[in-house]
Amino acid sequence: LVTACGGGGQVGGGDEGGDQAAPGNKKLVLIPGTQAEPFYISMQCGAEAEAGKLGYTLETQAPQKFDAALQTEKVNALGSAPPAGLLIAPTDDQAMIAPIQQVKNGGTKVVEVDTSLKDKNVAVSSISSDNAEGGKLAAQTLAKLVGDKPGSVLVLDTIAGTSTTNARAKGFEDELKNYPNLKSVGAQFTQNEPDQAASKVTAALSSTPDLIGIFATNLNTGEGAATGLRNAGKIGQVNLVGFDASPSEVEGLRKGEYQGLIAQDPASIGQQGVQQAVAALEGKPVQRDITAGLHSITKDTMDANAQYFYKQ
Ligand code: T6T
Repeated sequence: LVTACGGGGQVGGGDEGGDQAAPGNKKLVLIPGTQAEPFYISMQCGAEAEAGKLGYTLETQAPQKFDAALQTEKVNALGSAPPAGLLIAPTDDQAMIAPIQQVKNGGTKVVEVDTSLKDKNVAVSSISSDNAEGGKLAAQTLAKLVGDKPGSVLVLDTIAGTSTTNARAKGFEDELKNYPNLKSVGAQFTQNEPDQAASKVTAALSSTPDLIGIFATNLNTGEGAATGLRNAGKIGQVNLVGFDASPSEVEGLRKGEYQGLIAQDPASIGQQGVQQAVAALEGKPVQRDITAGLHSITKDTMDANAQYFYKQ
């Protein structure tokens, strides 16, 4: 697997033994939530570019699926040659504490990128979107699209324990209370599987005839929601607001499958993650929590927001 980043970044993916013996203690490893996914690829590109600028190498070791057990294997595999710094997007806010703590105990500086652990003492820094705010922004975007029309709204979350999407769902539902014409039918977990998201939408369409909107808390839930709506011939009749801005979501927005997207800035999350890891390694001041930007994009504003679209 070769990175999509271009411009002389490190080769990532972790399968081709690209372990460039870094001089001294200048090796950083990025463990994202899953492989070959536009959000994490964009993050990786931002991280690689920054590592190069600061004189470090960055290698990506991506689990095959968004799954805490598979991510734990990647973390444990660092054991024999621990990097100076680890950037990680923990896929479970509890289950990943122990394995990451073990890497930290070996002297590696840990930085959380995107998702985070419940235990705030493991990482030296966390870089993330304000996900509760993102959920709120999604509710405001949906409310604006719907206007005064009354109706029910479905929220598609990923997995319990995913700090980001859980916060988005909560932020969305809290904000929805300010729009009395919109009633939440609750948040549903989909295990981050598009097929499950599609079935939840199919079920909601039959049990809730006044379904007027869906908030999909990430890329996979959005993809599944669009499939569910397409299968039922309901594209455009039920407003779909998604999170992220992958090439397929952007295409969906252009085609009218989505009415709104909340784009994150994954490249900046990766870039700042490297900066904080390097600061910690070089004894410079470290910022414990950093918030990256979010952007609400609709069809009429998409051309002006093209800089926020993710890489594939
Ligand atoms: O939405 C992103 C990320 O922020 C989240 O933590 C998990 O899902 C994505 O990677 C998109 O699939």
